[in-house]
Amino acid sequence: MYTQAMDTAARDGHASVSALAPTAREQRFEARIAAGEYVEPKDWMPDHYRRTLVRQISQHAHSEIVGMLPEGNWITRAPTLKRKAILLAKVQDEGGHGLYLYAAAETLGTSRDEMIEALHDGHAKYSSIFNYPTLTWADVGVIGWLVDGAAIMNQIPLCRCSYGPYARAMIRVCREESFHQRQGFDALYAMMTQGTRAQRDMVQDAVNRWWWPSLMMFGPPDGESTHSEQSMRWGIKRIGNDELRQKFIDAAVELAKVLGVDLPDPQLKWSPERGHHDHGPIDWDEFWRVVGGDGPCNRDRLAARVRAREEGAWVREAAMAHARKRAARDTAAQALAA
Ligand code: BYC
Repeated sequence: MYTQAMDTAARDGHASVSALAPTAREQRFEARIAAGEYVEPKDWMPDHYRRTLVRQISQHAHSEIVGMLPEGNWITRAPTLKRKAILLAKVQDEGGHGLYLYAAAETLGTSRDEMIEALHDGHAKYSSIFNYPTLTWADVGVIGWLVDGAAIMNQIPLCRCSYGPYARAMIRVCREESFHQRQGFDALYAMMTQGTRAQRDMVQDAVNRWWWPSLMMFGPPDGESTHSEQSMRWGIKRIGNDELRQKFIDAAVELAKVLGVDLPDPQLKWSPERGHHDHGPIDWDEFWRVVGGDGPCNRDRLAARVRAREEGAWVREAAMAHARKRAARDTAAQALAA
């Protein structure tokens, strides 16, 4: 795995950062952020910056892994072989995203075991959106269109996050999310343009159920966001929760017209003064309930992850035993050759 040691040696002819007073180090760190430089794992960083990143990146990783569950529910029941192959590939991509992100978080001095333990004992969060059930095949399309669409809107600015390993992971993740979003839209478009009345109703019903939870993915309003101000100052977040949510709404309205579905908000209308769509109130009580563990599927999602960890223990043990055997063989071969 990545080294977790902090290298404070002098670089580029500058004095060693460890020789400087903490405030001078902090000032130098802030200046690097202001100059748009990336922070790398071996660079000095304030402890709060490190903890903020571990929190956000690990929660993001958990979201990708828990996010495999609602769609995974439909792999065995996809309507055609083509859709099944696409869904399998998509769910596998989400697993890959989780792994890049755990690896990025490990560069900050935490371990995958610690992160997973924090998820399983309820300390770490994952995206609220994955606590809703996937009741019909249309839900899979709507997750691609709205959930992956919201994820892309949120994640494109993270490609410019000040922490290098996270920013680089996000570039690849965003490319794949873009494919995910289009596959969802394509599945819905097929149902809306070639489907039966019942299939079109099924799509509308799924849109009705996922629209508001998708808006909640961007987090609480800026005024209630605990971390936004500091995260924006450090270049971890580049755009606030409300602005991203608004961008998402504006884009979704146009795509809903192409699909021929209604968005379930009677107050949704274009405001020429603002140059954006106004929208109705979001139920933040529901959001906090779900984030607090009391959504429709929270208990099932966590139980599924805990079970997977327990049932996979023998695979991890076997891999470790194999690695030990291989290392012993290599050492013996080297001793023989010497
Ligand atoms: N759900 O101060 P705030 C995907 C928490 S997966 C749950 O604004 P921040 C996909 C927040 O953690 C994509 N909790 O926080 C996968 C904080 O609590 P703590 C998931 C939420 O971090 C499979 C508190 O509320 N994307 O695309 O500045 C299939 C106050 O919030 C949520 C990411 O993880 C929420 N929705 O901003 C398909 C993106 N929102 O930690 C698709 C990376 C807020 O103090 N993360 N909270 O206990 C971010 O960009 C930011 O962390 C957020 C929140 C915008 C989400």
